[in-house]
Amino acid sequence: MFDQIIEKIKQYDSIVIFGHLNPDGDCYGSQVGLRELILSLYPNKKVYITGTGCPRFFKLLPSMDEVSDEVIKNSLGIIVDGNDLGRMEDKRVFNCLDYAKIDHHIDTGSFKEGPQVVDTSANSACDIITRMAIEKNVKLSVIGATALYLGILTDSARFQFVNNYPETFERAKYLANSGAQIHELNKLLAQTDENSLAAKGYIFSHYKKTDGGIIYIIYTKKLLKKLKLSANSASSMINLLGNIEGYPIWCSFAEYEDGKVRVELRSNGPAIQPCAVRIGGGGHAQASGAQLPELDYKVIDNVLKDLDDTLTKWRKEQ
Ligand SMILES: [Mn+2]
Repeated sequence: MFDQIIEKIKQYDSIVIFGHLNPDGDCYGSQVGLRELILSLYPNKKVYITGTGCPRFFKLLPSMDEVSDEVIKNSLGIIVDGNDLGRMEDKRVFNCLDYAKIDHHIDTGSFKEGPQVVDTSANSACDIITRMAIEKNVKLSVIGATALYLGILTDSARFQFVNNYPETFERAKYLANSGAQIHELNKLLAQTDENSLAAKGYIFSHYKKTDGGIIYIIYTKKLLKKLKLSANSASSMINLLGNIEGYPIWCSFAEYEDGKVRVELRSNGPAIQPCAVRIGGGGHAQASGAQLPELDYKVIDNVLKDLDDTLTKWRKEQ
């Protein structure tokens, strides 16, 4: 499964690992973890991670590299936790010499630049990279183990969303045995601040429902200012509106400073990934995202209508 990607890695002395837009724990953990994996196999290679990463974990894990244009032009680019080059945060990804990919999102066939490992049954990209480390008998560093554990933990919402528990726990065990700093990670993940508490209070008391039973919230720039939240941090709070009895689909729309709108769709009933694809996004069957060019309430109504129809159809099939 990993031979082609390993072959590609062998060919290059300089490698840059790219993460997706709006980096999350899995994307950042994959970047750090894969670098540690490569360095333990090939200590003489230069391996860089680019993008903003997840600063809240920089106390425990490495911060991102400043990578020059020159380095990128002479490197193998490995993209993690995203479908294709266009999904990557650092747009200089298009200038790499060559490519490889490791991902767990539904494959859209849009990556054609090199070898890839895609496993949509994996709970996280970190889970796939951990499997690679186990199969290649890698002695992983504490940093690598902690980073990969971070991705498994966050993408599974702390082991709630897992397809195959025995396998996932096997990988978690390997990471724990490699010294993953699980207590420290949990502490960082559990931490909150008073401002987010206030924002949560607002969200819990102001979410809306469509006639068809879709839970949603729209964060305009004005509202985000009032809540002292960025569009990204508001979007990351999407699961606050999840698991409300009788409402299997929930979503949020958050307006960026530049006017674009981040859409997050979640479900514990029907697959909502097709709805995301219809507005130019994608992701997993029950957790998808997209971006709209502007805050257009007609477009948002159409998205909600699409979700309503999806839910109605699913309910009839139950
Ligand atoms: Mn992921």
